[in-house]
Amino acid sequence: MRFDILTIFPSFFESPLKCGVLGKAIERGIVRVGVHDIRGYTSDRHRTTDDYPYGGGEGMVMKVEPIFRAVEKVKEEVTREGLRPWVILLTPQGQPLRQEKVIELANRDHLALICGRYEGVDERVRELVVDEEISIGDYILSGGEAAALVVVDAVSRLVRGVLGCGRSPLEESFSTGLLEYPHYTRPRVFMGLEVPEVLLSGNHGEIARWRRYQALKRTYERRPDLLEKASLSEEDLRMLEEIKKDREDKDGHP
Ligand code: 9D3
Repeated sequence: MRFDILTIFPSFFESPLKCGVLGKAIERGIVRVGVHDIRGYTSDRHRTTDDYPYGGGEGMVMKVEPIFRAVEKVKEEVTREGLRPWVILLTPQGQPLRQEKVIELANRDHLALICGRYEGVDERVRELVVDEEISIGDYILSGGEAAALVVVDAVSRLVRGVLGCGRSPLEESFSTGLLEYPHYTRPRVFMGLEVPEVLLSGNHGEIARWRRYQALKRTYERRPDLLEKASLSEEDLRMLEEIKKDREDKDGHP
């Protein structure tokens, strides 16, 4: 998998790409990330990447020419390698990034990620070079850089060989559709707080049932919206009834 990030802040990406499984994957060449300074594609004396908005108004707009040239360069390189370029603009107006979208992106061999700053990019960038626009959620960032990192991280985890061989990305909570159960490790007691007895019992059936119950309880309490889509067994539904009844008993109302 190859990513190319286009940004006016290339140094933003220096340390995050060295860390953890992603850092290892890049070191091993399973994932490749090129970071390109948009300023390097300007042609004026002041190396200008932004300008005042036509029609007036607040803030600045990123100019089309440097971004266009940077994307052309990346597409040329990528095509020469036999990969199919796919160009994404990170913007608050894009499709929200969810795990489904992450899976879709992981099926490509290349992603170019354009990071906007200021009020946004000249609309002609969209018309001329962008295949798809993505947002990472309904909150305001100061630019697309943090969002690009999120895309690289989430997509890379799905690339074969990035996670250790023991771990399958498909077994994780956003694929089962539930939040995870609580985890514990040593010591058995800390500040008077004990690890639940069942986890020490060695009874694997009991442990699996306890974990499923906890996952359902957490999801019910924190993200009931996820329960709508989760595929639940008869046993899950029985557990949910028990969880709801427990809540009513404690709250004193249905
Ligand atoms: C506060 C300014 N906004 C209204 C005038 C517009 C605006 C422009 C540019 C708001 C944020 C940004 C910068 N954000 C991104 O480039 C961005 C983003 C985000 O803010 N939230 C979620 N996903 C993304 S992807 C790129």
